[in-house]
Order: sequence, then C-alpha cells, then structure tokens
Amino acid sequence: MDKLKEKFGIISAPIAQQIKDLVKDHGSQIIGQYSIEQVYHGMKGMIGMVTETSKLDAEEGIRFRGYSIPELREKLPKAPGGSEPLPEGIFYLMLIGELPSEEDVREVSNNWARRSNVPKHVFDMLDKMPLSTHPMTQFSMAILALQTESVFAAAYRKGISKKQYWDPMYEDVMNLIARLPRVAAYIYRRIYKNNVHIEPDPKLDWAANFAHMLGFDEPDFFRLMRLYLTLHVDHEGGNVSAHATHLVGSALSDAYYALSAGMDGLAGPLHGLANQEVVRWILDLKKYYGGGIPSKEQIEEYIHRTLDEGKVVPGYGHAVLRKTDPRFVAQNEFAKKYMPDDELFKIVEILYQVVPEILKSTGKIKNPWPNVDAHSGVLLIHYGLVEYDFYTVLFGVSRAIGVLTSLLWDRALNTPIERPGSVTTEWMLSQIKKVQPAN
Ligand code: AMX
Repeated sequence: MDKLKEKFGIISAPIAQQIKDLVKDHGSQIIGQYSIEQVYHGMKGMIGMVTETSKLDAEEGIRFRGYSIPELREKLPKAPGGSEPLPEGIFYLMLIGELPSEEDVREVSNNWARRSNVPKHVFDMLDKMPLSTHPMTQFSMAILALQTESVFAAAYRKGISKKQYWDPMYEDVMNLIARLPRVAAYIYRRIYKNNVHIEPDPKLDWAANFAHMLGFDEPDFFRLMRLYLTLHVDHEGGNVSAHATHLVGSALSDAYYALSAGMDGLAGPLHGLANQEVVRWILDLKKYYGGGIPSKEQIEEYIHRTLDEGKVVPGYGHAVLRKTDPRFVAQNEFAKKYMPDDELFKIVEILYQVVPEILKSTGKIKNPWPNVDAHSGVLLIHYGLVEYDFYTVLFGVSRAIGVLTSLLWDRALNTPIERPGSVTTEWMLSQIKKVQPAN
C-alpha cells in the first residue's frame, strides 16, 4: 500500500468514529434556524453539510485546514528555486490535515506521475467531437470517458463492505487527479495548437508538467501555474462545483461521475466560467473605446451600460464573501511583482477602484468586491495563454483536487445519501397563514 494511503486509513478511522459518537450523543441539538427567503434564495447561509478540507469566512476569506492563503504561500513546500507553493502540498494538507514536508510533497508528485497514463479511448472520443465544442464540455466528457477505469465501481460490483469504500475511492481520486492535466492539455492543443501534442515530462512537478504539456516551458509560467492551481482548489462545500460533486457522490456514484457533475456546475457563468467572461468583458470594453487603456470615466460608463442591459459585472460579487477575495489579492500581489506594466493588469486595477462603488450604489448587491475570477485571466494573457474559453478548464483541474479530497473523506466517513426536503409554494403559503394573527 502506498504511504499516503496507509496514513489516510490510519487517521480517518478514529475521525469516522468520533463523528458517529458526535451524532449519537448530540444529534438532536439545534444549531440554526432558517427563513423562507433562504429557501427561495439558494439556501445561502443555511448549514446543510460538513466539509473538512476548507472553511470560508465572509470577512476573511478561505482557510484550508485553518491556514489562510498568505500563510500557505509562505509555509507550503515549493519547487527548488520556486517562489509559489506546489499544489501537491495543499492536496496533502486537505487530505491529511497537517502541513506536508518537502518529502511528502515529492512523494505525492511521484505518485501522481506514476498514475498519469490516460487510456487511448479518451483521446479517441475527444477526437470525434467538433472543434467548436466548448473546452469545458470536452473536459467533462473526457472525465466521464475515463470512468471505464473506476476502481471503486469495479470493487462495488464485486461486492465490498461499507467500511472499505474509502480504499478503492482513494485509487480513483489519485488516478483522476493524476490524469486531468494530460486530458486538459490534450483538449487545449487539439483546439488551439493544430492537434499537435506534447508528451508529459515525469521529472516535473504536477503543475509544471501541466504547463509543459500545454506548451509553456518558461519558469515564469511554471510559477504562475503553481500559484493558480493552488489558489483554485477549494472553497468549502456549498459552492456549486463542490456541492454537485458531493451530492452525486452521495449516491455512491464513483469519482468520475461525481467530478464530471461538479465540472458541469463549474461551467456556469455565475461560477467558474466567470473567469472567461471577465476577460471577454474587459476586451469588449477596450474595443468599445478604441483600444488602449480606457479612462476611469469611460470605464464607469461601461459598467453602467452593463448593469442597464440587465447583465452582471463578471468577477465581482460573491454568495458568501463580503470583502475582497484573498485569492484576488494573491494574484494582485503576483501581478504587481512580475507584470506591473501590463496593460490589462492596469485595467483590472482601475476596475478595482471603480466597480465596488457603482455596485454599492445599486443598493441590492450584497458583496461589491472582486472575486478570484476578476484577476486570473489577465495573468494568463500576459504569459501568452490567450484562449480564454479554456480558462475554466484550468480552474477545473485545480478544483478537482479539493472536491475529490472531500469525496474521499465522504467515503471514509460513510456520509449517507443526500436527500433534503422540498416543498411547494402552496405549502409555504399555508405555513404563513398559520403564523399570521387572526383579524
Ligand atoms: N453585477 C451585477 N449584479 C450583481 C452582481 C454583479 N457582479 N452580483 C450580484 N448582483 C445582483 C444579483 O444578480 C441579484 O440581482 P437580482 O436581485 O436582480 O436577482 C442581486 O445583485 C443580489 O445578489 P447577491 O445576493 O449579492 O448575490 P448572489 O449570492 O445571488 O450571487 C454571484 C453571487 C457570484 C453569483 C453574483 O455576485 C454574480 O453574479 N457575480 C458575477 C459573476 C461572477 O463573478 N461569478 C463568479 C463567482 C466566484 C466563483 O464561483 N468562481
């Protein structure tokens, strides 16, 4: 058994018991109340699930196993001579609950490299799709095509005890994370680089190898990819991609089915697709005012136009956050250090000055501040990855790490099938009548 798997088996068993005891001894304790508005408005703020890997605070942003993004940028192991954390490290932290050593991270890297072979039928399937198929559609389909490899599905069919579910799920999760960069790079090069592909380099870490297969071999791009793929991994359990993965997995659908569902959710413009929409919107804005950097007044005017047309300003707002997203801040620091004179970066800076005030003035937007997607695209464009329809796939490769880690924990904790109640509006009205005083 590999060392990480053994460690996960050892640490997860007592936690599963602890949760069983917690529910047995305190299961009837009330921890919250919720309102009709919450039921109609996407269950915001209702505690409805447990996710161990990360926790989002509205004011402070995300913490992974208690560590903030600035702390992790400092504490997580880096590639030799590198300045940004390796995504292997945040995976280890979320899975095991403690900071990894350099050796732990190297072992995860090697483990994923060993598992990274993608079966030919996945590429054959992709080759049959029209080139115009959105990269996220191809990505989700490729994940489903990989389902032929599910160790969990095979073990379940053979017959497996509930207590052992985590074991084949570990194999699925590791195999899937290991294979995603190859699949994503294949989609990118098929669509945008004349179907000319680049073989993986097993000596490179997971993020650098991904950059290499995409066709970007510069150390600067490796650095960006390591940061990018670390920042997008997880955002607690209620966001659409995490929740969809968890929900589908709760039916004991294997990791491939569950992740494909999660990626379908990430492909929505209010969620992960916002990263492509931001760039599209900024480029349209530039074009509208004849190129170059538009003035502050022009940008203000363009924001009002967008709102007047009944559209959202992409990259701004959040269902939970009520401050600037620390993932935006981390990318902003990166840009200030490595590309301060970039034209699109300068527009992002002006937007940061003017969008929040305009959104606040509408009086209805709960969070006027930028989220992760307001920044990521301009970094990629700076280094030459300009095909913005592909950006959500990059987000997805990273997000897979968080949601699959949670899925593995779900199986280790024997999380039951998810099945919330639903009601009709007629029922809701009947409840209102019940509490209204009689005339
Ligand atoms: N521009 C214009 N209007 C916005 C807005 C924005 N950036 N953000 C919120 N609003 C509007 C909503 O559409 C809603 O309008 P309505 O009452 O007419 O329906 C109203 O403000 C109240 O919404 P909210 O409670 O503040 O936000 P929410 O929790 O319903 O939605 C989010 C959150 C992210 C979907 C929303 O802010 C949005 O659409 N932002 C733009 C898209 C985006 O950047 N998405 C990426 C989020 C991060 C991620 O998941 N990757």
